Amino acid sequence: MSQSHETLSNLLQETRSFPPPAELAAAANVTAEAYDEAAADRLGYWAKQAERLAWSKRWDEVLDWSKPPFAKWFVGGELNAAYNCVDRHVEAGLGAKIAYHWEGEPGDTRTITYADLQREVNKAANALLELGVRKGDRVAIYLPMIPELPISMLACARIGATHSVVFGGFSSEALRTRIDDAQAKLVITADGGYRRGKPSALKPTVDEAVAQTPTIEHVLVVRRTGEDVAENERDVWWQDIVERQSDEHTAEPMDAEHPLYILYTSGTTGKPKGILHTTGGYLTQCAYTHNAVFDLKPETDVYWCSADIGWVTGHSYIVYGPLANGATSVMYEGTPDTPNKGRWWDIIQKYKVSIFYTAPTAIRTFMKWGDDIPAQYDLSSLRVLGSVGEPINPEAYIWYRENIGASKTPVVDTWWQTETGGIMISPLPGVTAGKPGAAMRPLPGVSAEVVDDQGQPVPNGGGGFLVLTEPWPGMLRTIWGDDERYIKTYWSRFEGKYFAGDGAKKDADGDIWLLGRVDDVMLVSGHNISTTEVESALVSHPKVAEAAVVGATDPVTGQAIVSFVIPRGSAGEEVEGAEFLAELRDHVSRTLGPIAKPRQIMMVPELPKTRSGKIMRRLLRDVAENRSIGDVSTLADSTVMDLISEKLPSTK
Ligand code: 6R9
Repeated sequence: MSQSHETLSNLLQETRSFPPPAELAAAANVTAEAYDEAAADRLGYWAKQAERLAWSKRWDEVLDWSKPPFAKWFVGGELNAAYNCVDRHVEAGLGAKIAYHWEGEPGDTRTITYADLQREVNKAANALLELGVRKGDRVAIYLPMIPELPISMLACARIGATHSVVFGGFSSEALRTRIDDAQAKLVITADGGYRRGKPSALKPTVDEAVAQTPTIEHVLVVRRTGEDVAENERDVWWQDIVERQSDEHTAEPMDAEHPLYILYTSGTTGKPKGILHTTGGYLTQCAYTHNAVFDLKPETDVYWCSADIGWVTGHSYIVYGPLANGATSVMYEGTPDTPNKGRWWDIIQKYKVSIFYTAPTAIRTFMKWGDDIPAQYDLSSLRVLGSVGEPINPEAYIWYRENIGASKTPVVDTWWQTETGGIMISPLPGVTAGKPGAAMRPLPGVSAEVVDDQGQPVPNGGGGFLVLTEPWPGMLRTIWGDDERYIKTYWSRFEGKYFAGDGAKKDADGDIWLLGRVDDVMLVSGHNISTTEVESALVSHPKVAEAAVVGATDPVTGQAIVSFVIPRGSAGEEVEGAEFLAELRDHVSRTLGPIAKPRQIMMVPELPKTRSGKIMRRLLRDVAENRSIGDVSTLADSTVMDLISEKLPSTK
């Protein structure tokens, strides 16, 4: 966003709001008093949250912020993350409790109790030691969504090795650069996993990457699909080395600031950033937020987060948060449409899932597939629904609440980032009257603001930049190997404040609405317009399932709004016609005002998305401005741009 245009226009008016169900509110883990308590003594409040964990040595100081922006939390404290996620539950008599109901895509299942998990993690930890991995070493993990993935992460945590999980959909080049940047010693992978009904190989990608990485000593390979793979000298089969290990291992306490993991986030440009998370503060934030935001009752809830563990959401809300809280989770290997489009709802029915956490992109896909699919399943076990990854359009929120949540479950729209480690802004399901499309308020303990380009808080009703004004326990500690870039990227735009890179507005009540990345904001005839609001207006049309908008250079208005739209399954043929496109443009104009009327709307079969379902608008900008398409290496499906380009010549 250019510096001279200080605020985002606030166009979308949304007045619906849903108070929490009385029953949920009456028994909620967190009540409204928590906001006051945290405001009165923020560090004391976080110290109280840290008591959720078992510390081998208590901290001396909650926060050392003497060298900002380099934070140390729970200074002097010691703990082991794997012990906290596994052993202590077994010691508390919960060994027989199910940690994961794992469901493979072909329909095979594994039930893993906390006692099973302890044995498996111990064996894996012993195998890592045999392979020469030591405290402080880095281990790359490139696995499908199988139990060996959390087991590998916890085995690393147990011995103090720092893991770097690389999403299984990434190319060998992406894997190689991440291995090299972290100087990893070992890669853990599998022959492959199941996706869309067939085996999808991983090992050849690793072979290609590892051929050029000087630091890798061994490749540890899980047999999952049983397909033939090339074997190299440094390969070791998981089934050989891990299975024969002792299932006992004593977890070593780590310093609270010991590096737990690195997770690479691509950002919009440049080399991927290795976001570094450490142990005590990160685990505290995961455990606290998972308990508070989902109102988790570990004795009775069955929790399912549908994310991939290769995304931060999987790290914090499939592995560290739920396990630290002793929850029972579902973990699913494959795609939502295998063997049919009801697979997820079938899983919810089968395991009686009570808390479900997914992304707006998935919700919009289900809207496109039609209401009749979830209607065939018994989803009555659900009591809290969550959303993460992008702003949730009000219509998608309503669809989710009505069709999945029986028009009664709260929907928590959770804003956070790889960099924040855990949820930062979100409704509390027993406290907040949720508004469709709003992340609402910072959680107790979290300090956020919306500021103008001078760093001044905007008044209610205004729009600007989202910043975090105080350090928080789960914050990134730096960009791996690049302190300068850490300072420049996050702490230089506004003095003393963390710049999140997102646009946001405060409504008349002071509640926060996220408006998309500031790099995506459009400047039309001198007005800054958020992509999110125009997309939400498009999605509010009954025939639209998904929409992406970008600003394309325009001789008259500076930038003009160009939209890409996917129709709903039930929309029929007329969506192709000029008349319908005109109707849609008018619909946006009526909803947001004439300034937001798209210059052009193109009907497309798919949109380009990242692994976490975020629309890659930069690629659509290339299309809108008739350029050749830029780097597609972080797309979840690299064929999508071809699909879109094939579709377009007729509409230009
Ligand atoms: C957890 C995660 C971070 C970016 C973030 C923002 C967008 C995430 C959101 C949301 C609006 C929400 N984002 N949750 N925007 N409402 N509830 O997604 O991490 O992959 O690092 O992405 O995602 O733009 O800055 P990450």
